[in-house]
Amino acid sequence: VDMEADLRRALRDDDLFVVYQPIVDLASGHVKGVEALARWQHPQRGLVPPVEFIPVAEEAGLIEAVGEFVLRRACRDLARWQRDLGPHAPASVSVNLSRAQLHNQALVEVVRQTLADHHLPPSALRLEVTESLAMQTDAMLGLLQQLRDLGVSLSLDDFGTGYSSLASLDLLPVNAVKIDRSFVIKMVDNRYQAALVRSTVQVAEALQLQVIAEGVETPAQADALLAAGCTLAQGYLFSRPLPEAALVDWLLNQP
Ligand code: G
Ligand code: G
Ligand code: MN
Ligand code: NA
Repeated sequence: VDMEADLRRALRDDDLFVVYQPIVDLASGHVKGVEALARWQHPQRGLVPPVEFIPVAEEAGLIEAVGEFVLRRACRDLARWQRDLGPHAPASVSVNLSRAQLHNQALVEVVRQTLADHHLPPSALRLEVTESLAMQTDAMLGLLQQLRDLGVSLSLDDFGTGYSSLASLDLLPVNAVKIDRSFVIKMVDNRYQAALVRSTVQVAEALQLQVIAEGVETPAQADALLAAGCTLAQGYLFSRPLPEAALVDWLLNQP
């Protein structure tokens, strides 16, 4: 099967879409934002997950097109929620950036123009990046700084996996750190893992960074995170990633 040709067709035929997962305040349950996650409804294969098609898009030089699609859709939807849902609208939308997108300076202008097109303040957009050694090169630090200078927020995604280290929180121009699901799972019955999360929260606080825990599935995990000082979270405990219409229903049902 030629996934690359199929992906080109999907971009042309609008077979990609975006689902949204709420990010909530653990103590109050209030919605603080949503994360946009790409989906592909393939005409024959059904739903193709991003772990399968993002690498194909990167290989095929289609990652800019996929990334721009998600960015535009997320900004368009957030602008509409803020117009139509009043106090139920989330304050921000988070969009994942592929590492490959951070090699192209044109990203800065795309982000600026997309916000302008939808009359959104830069603070309404949070871009999620995963750390790599390449991120500490001058070129990539420069690009991240230009995004910060626009006024958008940056979150360090998947923290606790790969190359991420506490030192990088100080090195990179990020506003938030997202604790990876693997930590959240382990910290419930492992005091060392819980201490690691607590230390991360403390370092983040010293640097005035927000901490968001990912993949929270159980009340016990939510309690452990609160005990470790983590205030924001997302996960199936609160909501699965939802198609736009279902997210609107979910938001309207929040107190
Ligand atoms: O939504 P799901 O759990 O299937 O996401 C799996 C992975 O795909 C996650 O690492 C997520 O960051 C990534 N992903 C989801 N949507 C996008 C997107 O729009 N762009 C990029 N680059 N990655 C995405
Ligand atoms: O890498 P990134 O953090 O962007 O990806 C988030 C991924 O985690 C998405 O694919 C989303 O579908 C998935 N996810 C979100 N909440 C949960 C959860 O509670 N449990 C599990 N297993 N996956 C989750
Ligand atoms: Mn993410
Ligand atoms: Na993650």
